[in-house]
Amino acid sequence: MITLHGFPASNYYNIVKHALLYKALPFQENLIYAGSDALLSINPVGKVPAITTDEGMTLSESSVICDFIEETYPAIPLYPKSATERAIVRQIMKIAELYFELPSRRLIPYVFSGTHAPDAVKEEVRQVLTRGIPALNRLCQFSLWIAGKELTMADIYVHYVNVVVKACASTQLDWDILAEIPGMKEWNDTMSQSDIAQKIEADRLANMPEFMTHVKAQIQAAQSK
Ligand SMILES: N[C@@H](CCC(=O)N[C@@H](CS)C(=O)NCC(=O)O)C(=O)O
Repeated sequence: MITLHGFPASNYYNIVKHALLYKALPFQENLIYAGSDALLSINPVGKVPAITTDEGMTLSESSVICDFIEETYPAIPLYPKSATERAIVRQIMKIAELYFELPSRRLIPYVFSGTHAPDAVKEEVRQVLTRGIPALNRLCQFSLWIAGKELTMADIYVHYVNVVVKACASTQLDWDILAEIPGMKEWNDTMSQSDIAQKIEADRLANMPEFMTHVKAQIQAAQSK
């Protein structure tokens, strides 16, 4: 059985968890936080998610894990059959990661500490997000799903990217960024309503207090060095 390592407050973890649940694959969750030695032995960069496969191989990087899951368990597909359409799905995922998720992440420490990011940081983040918006506007179809008629891995990926993007842009940049992409908010709401997304959201909320305690302990440890 696959083991999914990480914690339910992590949006990257939830991408993989959603894909596993969608494909109805049996898996167990191993609750583990970033910064622990135990995680470093599973994923040398010390990030979540990681999985241990049925064969005992460990694998990290959410998009790589998504590809592995699809190739190993092709029933209930999450990528289209045609190479062109698959490439578009991966392009949407890559653009969402590079131009939405990663710049937004720079603001997470300020969101967690309830402080304001310096203006220079905010400006850099805004500039990268501003490049992502027209790209996603051009690629996303929302008819009904993000890449067309079938739900794909890009729907799962962008839905969980948006969790971080929304939280950071609204609190630090005073920016309703999803409104910049017509159809994105409505599609995001549709995604939130699935049984799988609701289970993942319930698990995320349940994990938040413990996760925040962990974050505070890490901040204190760093300050006392
Ligand atoms: N590129 C990685 C990013 C994973 C990532 O940043 N995970 C966060 C949790 S949401 C983490 O482990 N952060 C700990 C750290 O940066 O040390 C992926 O796609 O899996």
